[in-house]
Amino acid sequence: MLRYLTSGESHGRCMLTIVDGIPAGLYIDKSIIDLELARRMLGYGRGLRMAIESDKVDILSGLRKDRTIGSPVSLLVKNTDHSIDKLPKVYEPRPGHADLSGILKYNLSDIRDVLERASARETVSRVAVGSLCKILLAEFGITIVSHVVAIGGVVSKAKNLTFEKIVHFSMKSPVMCADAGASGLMCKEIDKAIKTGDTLGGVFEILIHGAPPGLGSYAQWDRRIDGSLARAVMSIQAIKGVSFGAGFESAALKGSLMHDEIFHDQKKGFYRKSNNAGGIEGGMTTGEDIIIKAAMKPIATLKKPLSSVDIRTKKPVKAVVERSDTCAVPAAAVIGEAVSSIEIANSLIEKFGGDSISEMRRNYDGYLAQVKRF
Ligand code: EPS
Repeated sequence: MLRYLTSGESHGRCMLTIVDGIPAGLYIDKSIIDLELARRMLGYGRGLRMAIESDKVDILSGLRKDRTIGSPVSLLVKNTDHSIDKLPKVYEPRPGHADLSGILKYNLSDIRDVLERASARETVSRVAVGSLCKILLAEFGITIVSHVVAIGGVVSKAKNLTFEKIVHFSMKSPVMCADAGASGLMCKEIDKAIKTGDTLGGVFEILIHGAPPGLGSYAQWDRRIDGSLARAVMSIQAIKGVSFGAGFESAALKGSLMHDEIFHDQKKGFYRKSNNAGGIEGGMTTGEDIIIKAAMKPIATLKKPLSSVDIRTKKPVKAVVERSDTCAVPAAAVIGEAVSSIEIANSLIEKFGGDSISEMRRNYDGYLAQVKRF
């Protein structure tokens, strides 16, 4: 079983993570983790903090000569902006943020104690773990990409793109959108929001290619892989909706149009010509691409703040204005890839025995042969 715990405040010393359950014998190229951390920092509409940080991982334990040995792996990313003890107290909660519920829950008097941990800075840790898992998944030919499909009401027209095209086109876009026209309009919307002191949300899509059929299970509710993927993606800060394949649109489709008919070919085995299921049926992977969409709300820190109440006087005030991002949808897409990688890696370890890569490989190859022979 793969587990991890993250620790660290946004302006504290560091983000620290311990990952337990990575199989022994996996070669870890640290530059792959650093590359993913760098991708998370990008995107048009991010605030000044990203110009201060240059996130790089330090692997403190769990490796010998760059190989995992079955021990827990600890990952450290330092915060350049380590200013937590100098920052002012906060008394004006932001609507949409953890501020108000956080002080009520923990009986705190300074909202900074809440916002420092509630901050999306925490996702540095999740991307670091997700990168380790991506390295593991690559061993089994499983790859994960993402792209932005909407920002501030501007929707990408790019449809049914191959993996290669998504990567190719979205890499050229400052907002990770594969439709160049929409990408330009999204940037314009972000410029407008910056001018008016507002913020923007959007939608991103994650595609997972190469997962074998049968990850997850229908046998128990908490083993359904769509459930664990949805939880992982929904737990990213500011995510308000997650769907698979045709998602909410499937509610309006007739069964005859929704379900992906089954075909068989000597070479390919069982396959489908459509993928409305988003690669998951009965809580298990089908072997088709897994397609996840997530909706991110606009960031809760507004330069033109909303009405709030001072937690000391209970008098009306404007919410606190902190340095923040205007739009972080591209970063959220990278984080979505990371948390999805963790869930797929966990189910792979569960199914194929996760003590060592060689054990997993043996079981994986045997299972694929069994599916092929079926
Ligand atoms: C965040 C506010 C901003 C973002 C931060 C999330 O930080 P700061 O208050 O330091 O300007 O930059 O995101 C990150 C630091 C990051 O690494 O993604 C918030 O309030 O959630």
